Amino acid sequence: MNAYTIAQDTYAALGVDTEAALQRLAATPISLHCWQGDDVGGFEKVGGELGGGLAVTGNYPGKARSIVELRADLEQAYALIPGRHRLNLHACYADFSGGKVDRDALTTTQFQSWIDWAKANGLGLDFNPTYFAHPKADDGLTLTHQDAGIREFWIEHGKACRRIGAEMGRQLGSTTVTNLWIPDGSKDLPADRKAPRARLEASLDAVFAEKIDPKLHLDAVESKLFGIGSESYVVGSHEFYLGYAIKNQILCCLDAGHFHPTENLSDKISSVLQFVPEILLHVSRGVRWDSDHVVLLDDPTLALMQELVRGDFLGRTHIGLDYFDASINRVAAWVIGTRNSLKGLLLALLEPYAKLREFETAGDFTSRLALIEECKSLPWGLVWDEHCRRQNVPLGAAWLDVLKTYEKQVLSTRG
Ligand code: RNT
Ligand code: ZN
Repeated sequence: MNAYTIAQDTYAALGVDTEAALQRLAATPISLHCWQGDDVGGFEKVGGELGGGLAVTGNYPGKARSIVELRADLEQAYALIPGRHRLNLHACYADFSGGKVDRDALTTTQFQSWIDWAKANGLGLDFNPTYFAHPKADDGLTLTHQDAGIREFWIEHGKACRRIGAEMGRQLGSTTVTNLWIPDGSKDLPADRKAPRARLEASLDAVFAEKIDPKLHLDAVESKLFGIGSESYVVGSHEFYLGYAIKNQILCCLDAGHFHPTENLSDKISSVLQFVPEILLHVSRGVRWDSDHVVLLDDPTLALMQELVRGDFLGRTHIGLDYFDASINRVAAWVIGTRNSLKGLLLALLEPYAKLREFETAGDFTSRLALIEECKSLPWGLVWDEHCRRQNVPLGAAWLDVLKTYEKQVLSTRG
C-alpha cells in the first residue's frame, strides 16, 4: 500500500472522499497578484512615491525591473505551485512598448502582450485599476476628490479598465474580475464624512454605467478600515461598499487585512453572500495591522477556506492573493503564500463536514469539538503530496532547491 492509499482509507472511514477533494482542489484557481514581484512598482515610470498608504518594506535583491523579468519570475512561481491558476494584473503594469498613454486613455493595446502571454501559459487574467502612484492621486484622493476634473480623470480610468478587463475575459475565454480599490480618506478627523461618500457613489455609478456581459467580466469593490495617511477616515469603508455592492449586485472584495485585527473574514462570507452574487477574496495576513505579510497555513486562513467549503461557496468565490514582502525572495513569497492557500483549501475539503453537522444538529458539541481537533492530525499531508505528484510539481520543500537555483542563475544577476 502506498502512502496515499493509507490516507485515502483513513479519510474514507470518516466518510471523506479524497479523490473528490483532489478534483475540487485541482479545479480551483488562485489569482496570483502581479505586484508581489516588484513591490507594487509597475512599469509606468511616472516617478515619485508609491503612495495610497501602501508600504512595501525590505530590499531583498533580485526584484523584477521589467515586464520581461516579471513574467519570467511568474513562470518560475507557477511551475512550483500545483494546479492551473490566474494572474491578477494592476493597470500600472501596462506595456508601453507601443507608446505611452495616461491612465484615463488605457486600452487593450497596452495589455495585449499580457493577454498573449497569459494565453500561452494557460492562465486566466484578473484586473485592477490603479488609483495610486500617480500625480493626480498625490493628495490621496481620487474618485472622491472635490475637484470634478480629477474625479473625471479617475472615472475615465475606471471605465477604461473595465473595458480592458472584458477584453481579457473575451480573448482568454475566462471571466475577468476587475477589482476597484481607492486610497481616499483622511489622516485626521474630517468634519464632513458625508459629502465624500456621496461623491464616491456618484463616481462609481459613472464608472459602472456601461453594462458588460458577466460571462466576460465581473466588477468588485474593495473596502478598507484604515490606511497610512487615512487613519481617521476611509471613504470606501466596509459599510459603504457592502451597501453599494448589494444595491448594484456586484462583487464585494474582502481583504483579510482590511478589518479590525480581531475580526475574521471567515465569519463574513456567509453574511455577505446572503446578499451579493459573488465575492472576491484578497487572501492576506495582517500582523497587528494591514501589513500584507505572506499568507501562512494559519488558523484564519484555514477558517476562511473551511467556510468556503462548508457553505458550498467555492462556486461563488474568486480567490486572489494580496500581500507584498520585499524582505525575502519575492518569487518564493508567491510560492509560499499560494501553496499555503491551497493547503488550507485541501484541509477544508478533507474535513468530515457531514459528521460535524450531524453532531451539531444533535446538540453534541463535545463530539463536534473533539472531531475538529482530531482532524488536525489526520494524514492530509499525504494527500497534498499526491496532489503535487499528479500536478507535476516538486514534493515537499524540494521546490525551494529549484528556486535557489533560479535565484543564483537569474535573480542575482539583476543589478
Ligand atoms: C490596498 C488594497 C489593494 C492593494 C492592491 C495593490 O489596501 O489591499 O488591494 O493592495 O490594489
Ligand atoms: Zn487588497
